[in-house]
Amino acid sequence: MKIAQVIWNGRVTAAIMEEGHGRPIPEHTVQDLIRLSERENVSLVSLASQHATKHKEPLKPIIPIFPSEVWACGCTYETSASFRDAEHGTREGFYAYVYREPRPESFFKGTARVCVGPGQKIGIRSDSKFTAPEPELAVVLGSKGNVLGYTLANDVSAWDIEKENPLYLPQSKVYNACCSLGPVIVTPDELTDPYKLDMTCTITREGKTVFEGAVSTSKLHRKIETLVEYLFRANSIPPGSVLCTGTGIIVKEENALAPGDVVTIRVPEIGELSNPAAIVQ
Ligand code: DO4
Ligand code: MG
Repeated sequence: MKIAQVIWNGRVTAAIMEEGHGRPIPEHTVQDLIRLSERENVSLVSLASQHATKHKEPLKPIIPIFPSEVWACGCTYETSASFRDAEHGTREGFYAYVYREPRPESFFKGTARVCVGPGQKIGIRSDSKFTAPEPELAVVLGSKGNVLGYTLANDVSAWDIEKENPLYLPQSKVYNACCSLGPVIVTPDELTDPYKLDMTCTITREGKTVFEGAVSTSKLHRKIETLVEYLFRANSIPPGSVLCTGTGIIVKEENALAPGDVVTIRVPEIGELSNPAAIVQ
């Protein structure tokens, strides 16, 4: 099942998406559905089917969830670890270490405050000269770390700030409009194998493609349950939080995001997440 949020009767409303149309779930956001499903111990899929209207309408997905918290993993693809080590140049293998060792890198990416949905502007910090998209598979989590569904994330990052000193990571990662999510949440009964997804990313500038990248999630070096297990150690994550699983697509400095660029991330099983970039103060 594909679950989205749409604007319906002027309100943010959860919906089941079928062939580009939506069946609204009146009086519920996706967070409401997740809380209700935990309270009543009923699966999200059954709850959505029970409460959705029978008729389909042409509805456009907005951000699929206002996440309680967003966390992100890093250096989960070899390309991300080796690029960062090459860029950084201070301590040999700083990033390779977390790629290799049992404990993964995870960091706090923010809350719904910093998240945007399809079509909304993603942020370039005014004090960054090299901001890049990080296209990632993301999971929506229940309170016990159960995967409720999969979506796409753009972990937009000011790489020059991270490169200056890794202790600046929170400033490179967390700022206004630093995270895009969408277009839908695909539940695990429909997306049965998250390790065989083909992901592409393009950046277009004034209608011309200036960057194209691709990766298969088969290159993800960790199991999602391992990332979730570490995240939940001594850390009670609220239901309806999102975990981004890391980027395998690396954008070089010559393709640093400029205002007006459009970043499009695609995974056929999930859809397309497209956002224009803009300077944020
Ligand atoms: O280590 C810095 C962040 C890495 C990251 O966000 C990624 O690999 O996706
Ligand atoms: Mg990332």
